[in-house]
Amino acid sequence: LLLIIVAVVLGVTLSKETNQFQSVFFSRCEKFKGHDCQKIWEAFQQAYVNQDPCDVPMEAYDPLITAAPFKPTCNRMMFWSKTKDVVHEFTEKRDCFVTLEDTLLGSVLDGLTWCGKEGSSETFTSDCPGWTDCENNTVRSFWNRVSAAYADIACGDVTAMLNGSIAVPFSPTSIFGSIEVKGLNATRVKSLNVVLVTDEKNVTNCTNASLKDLQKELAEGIKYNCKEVPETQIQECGSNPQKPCGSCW
Ligand code: N1C
Repeated sequence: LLLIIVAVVLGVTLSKETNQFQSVFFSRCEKFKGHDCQKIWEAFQQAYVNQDPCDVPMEAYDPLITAAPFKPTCNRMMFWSKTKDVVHEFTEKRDCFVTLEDTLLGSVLDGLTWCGKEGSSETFTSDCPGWTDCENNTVRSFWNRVSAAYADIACGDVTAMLNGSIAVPFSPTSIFGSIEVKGLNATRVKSLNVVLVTDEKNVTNCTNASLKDLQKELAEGIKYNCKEVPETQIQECGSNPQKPCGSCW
């Protein structure tokens, strides 16, 4: 009898790893009022649980997007590439822009690693494939899918912070370059405004060749602007709540 009880308990109980991941998921999710986190968790899990972690296509997350759809915030949407820290340092302090990490799905999964395994109902957080180990890995497909959904609802004037301290600020293989720029819809998006974040070294400026490639990728009808802005100026505006959003750069 004891053996049977042990077997039953093992069958329905999940590992500590799964429970820890699930509790982070729920505590972050519950900060967003008016959403059914249990329903979102189930839609999330069906994408990768019991799957080969290198064989999760981005479409596997379609039901998740349906369960927690993005709402457009016209003229305030912020994209970024290779500038994660500067962007979020700014958006945390000021209410000027909305990034994917400010939305439910982006904030719940930001910084996490997860994957499943064939024949298991667990969520693993270690020994998952890395970003470049295989194309269709659990985490990469998630960011690809949510980024596509976020770009799809973009409207009005959108902003993108790119890194002016590296030789190639626009990379066609980044999520911004391969998914978001291509996903901006000219019927909704008026302009793309690049903020090229610079430091003292001035490695790149708005005449950079990679930014020409960016313009070529934009759908016909979307206007393009680029402005070089020192990182210190962005930080200053972040710490100066009196300064209107429109005069930060
Ligand atoms: O590949 P990237 O940048 O160009 O992707 C950034 C782009 C942003 O505009 C976001 O909307 O794509 C979206 N996005 C995230 O929101 C995000 N949060 C955390 C893409 N990736 C995101 N991450 C992690 O950052 C992700 O796990 C991956 O490792 C990096 C990609 O960053 P990048 O190369 O600087």
